[in-house]
Amino acid sequence: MKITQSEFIISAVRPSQYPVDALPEIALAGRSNVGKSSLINKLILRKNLARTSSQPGKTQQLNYYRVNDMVYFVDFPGYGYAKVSKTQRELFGQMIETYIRDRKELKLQLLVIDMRHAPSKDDVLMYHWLKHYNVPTCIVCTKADKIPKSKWDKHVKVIKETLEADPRDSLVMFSSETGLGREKLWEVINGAIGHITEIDQ
Ligand SMILES: Nc1nc2c(ncn2[C@@H]2O[C@H](COP(=O)(O)OP(=O)(O)OP(=O)(O)O)[C@@H](O)[C@H]2O)c(=O)[nH]1
Ligand SMILES: [Mg+2]
Repeated sequence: MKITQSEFIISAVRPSQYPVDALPEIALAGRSNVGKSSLINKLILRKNLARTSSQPGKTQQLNYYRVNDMVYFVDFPGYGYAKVSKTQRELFGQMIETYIRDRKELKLQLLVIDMRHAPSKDDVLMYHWLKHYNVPTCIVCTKADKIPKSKWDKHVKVIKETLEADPRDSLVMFSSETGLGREKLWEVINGAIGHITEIDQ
């Protein structure tokens, strides 16, 4: 997709604030600091549209970004940040579960995992929710630039095994540093939103 326009729309804390124009949504979940916002910026070739965090765990809203008046990226707050209180954690869980259960516009969930480590308990829980609610999911193994190529397969295997990944779910290796996986991920996204076009280089 040639990116002609991308803009921040809203930080939503409740469903009544979600956009009402029925565009398809691609949501991103993952641990705090895993690289969700960086991934959005890389996909849309903007350095800093999605706010990358200097304060992990701080954002507890769904951040909506609209691209080409065609699709929204929905950046979830990162989970697993130790300093977040139990109450906040529960509120976060409710907000996310409600979104993935009820949001008709959600066409694809990107579950973003740091390729260097096995998925956390929270990652596994999130993945199981997604399976439970039948949300089309793409596992994105990011920070690929941080491990040698010779070890990629081994790390991907651990990630698949820990999640007990459904073989029908796509998996993309990604790096927001090098752009690895960008084209492939756009293909998966375009497939999910029914858009057929060349990607922007
Ligand atoms: N080397 C490398 N660093 C990355 C990559 N993706 C993100 N980072 C770095 O990881 C840190 C966290 O990235 P963010 O994009 O802010 O992570 P996030 O998942 O949005 O974090 P929260 O919003 O706190 O949940 C930043 O310092 C990024 O520069 C990657 O693919 N490779
Ligand atoms: Mg972020």
